Amino acid sequence: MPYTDELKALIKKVEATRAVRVERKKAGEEIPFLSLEEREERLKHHPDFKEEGRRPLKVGASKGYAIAHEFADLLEAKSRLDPAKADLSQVDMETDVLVLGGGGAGTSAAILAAENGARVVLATKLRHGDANTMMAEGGIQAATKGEKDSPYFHYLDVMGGGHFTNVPELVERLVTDAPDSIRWLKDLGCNFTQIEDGRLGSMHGGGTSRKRMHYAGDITGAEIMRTIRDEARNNDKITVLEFSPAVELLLNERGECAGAVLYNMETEEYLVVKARAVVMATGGSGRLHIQGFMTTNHYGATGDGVIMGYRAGVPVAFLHTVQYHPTGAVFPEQVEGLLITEKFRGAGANVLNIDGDQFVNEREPRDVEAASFILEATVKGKGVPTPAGKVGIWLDSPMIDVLMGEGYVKREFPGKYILFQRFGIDITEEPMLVYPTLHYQNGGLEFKADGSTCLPGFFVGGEVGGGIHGANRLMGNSLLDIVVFGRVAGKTAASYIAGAKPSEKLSLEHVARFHAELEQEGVGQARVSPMLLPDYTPPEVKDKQWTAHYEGTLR
Ligand code: MEZ
Repeated sequence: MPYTDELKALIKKVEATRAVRVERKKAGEEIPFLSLEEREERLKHHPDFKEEGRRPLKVGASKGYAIAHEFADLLEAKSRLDPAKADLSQVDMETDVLVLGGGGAGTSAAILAAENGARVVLATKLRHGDANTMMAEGGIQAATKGEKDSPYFHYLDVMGGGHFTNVPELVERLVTDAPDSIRWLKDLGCNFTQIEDGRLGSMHGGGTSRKRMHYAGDITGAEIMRTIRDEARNNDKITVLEFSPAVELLLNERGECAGAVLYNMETEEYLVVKARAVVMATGGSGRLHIQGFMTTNHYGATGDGVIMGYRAGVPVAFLHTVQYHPTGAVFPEQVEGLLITEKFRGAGANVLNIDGDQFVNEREPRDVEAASFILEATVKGKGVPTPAGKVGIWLDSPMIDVLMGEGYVKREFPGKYILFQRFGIDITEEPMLVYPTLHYQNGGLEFKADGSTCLPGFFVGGEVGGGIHGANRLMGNSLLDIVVFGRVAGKTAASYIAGAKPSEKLSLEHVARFHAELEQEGVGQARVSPMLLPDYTPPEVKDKQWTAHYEGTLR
């Protein structure tokens, strides 16, 4: 749907201020960044700061820790399996390393585990590559340039972005392994955008002190996923099971992790997979739609790995913070929530209110930027109303061509240019309407810099883990995180199995114990998790599903 006449009239106000804004930008006169004190004040408008949005957990290793209700509902829920009924004596499959999740972290882990001698089974909920990795657009950070940048500056940026709450050892690992991760991807054939002299293109992102964002047009995640998926699929030590999400971890007689129960989404059978080590890489949870926000995340992003790990005794960390990407599409309605990459702002696009005025620098860290949008659009009433009754902020994409030369937007943002063209909107001529959208799970399962956890035999990589990014992640550090910590987890799991004793007996006793704790606390009896898929069935349709008995989202 093209812009309505009302919105076209409002676009005139954006056009009216553009020439002055472009001149200011060319002269280096940016709207000033907020001071640390001002940022703290601004963050009071961030959804994380709504006390009524969260509650303390009543069960498990992080009992007492307050997190979003939507996540707490799943952590305080019963298993899809009845431990008394599951027959674990019949093992359907046996492997060295079982990787759960087929996104960037899981696939990187599988490649490294295989490279280090392990036989690998990679089980994934949907198709291999249906993951948030695929949806990440704007870039991957790494201090690859010999001059003006180093992992030291990258470290300071990551810590600053996370409000200095990050786990320092994890950040150190992230930034020091970054240049080698880029080399690894390039060697595997990843086509990063290069400038004329052959070096990698690099840009700023919100909160970066140096230009170190490398990218492949505006489809960086898809290009990384294409590269590593090809690599994994051509490795005969790696077996991939699609449409087979894990629903529970299995422990052995010594309490070590020794496999998982998978669910075949086609036949509805459960499959017992015995493994000498398990890597959890199931990604994030945008589909929980915390506080009713729209999301950039893929259809299967329902936080399953956190649920399974927690039931097996691994604490959660930083799960009280959630990232709302400032620029999710809010018009046309068909693409609501879709990521409009931060690279637009990195390339110079201003963000504007209904009067066409700037109200915040476009490159504040994401949480500050998102909170500023919410303040401007709701509290100050300066948002742009959409025909669907929502509210948005203008992202002035046409000014990029004025700044960088005609053809820049079409060349550097082909994905978005083509998509909006389908709706009759030319983003080189008309700005986009955006609003914060649920993008990233800052927290997750607690883990160490070598990918290990407090549960022997259980390793973590990617968005399912918490601590690297502290209370706020900067752009381009999630694609980096999945490659760095996916590889680390795969390698550590492969070396762990060399010294691991065989498992005699598989068990779900930890689940039975968790159920008993739920009962004792009187919570979660009517809920089942992991969710596996979000449920968008409207109540009136559910009312007519007479014979269907819903447990979670599946019959
Ligand atoms: O790291 C991200 O979240 C990312 C690259 C997103 C984007 O804006 O493109």
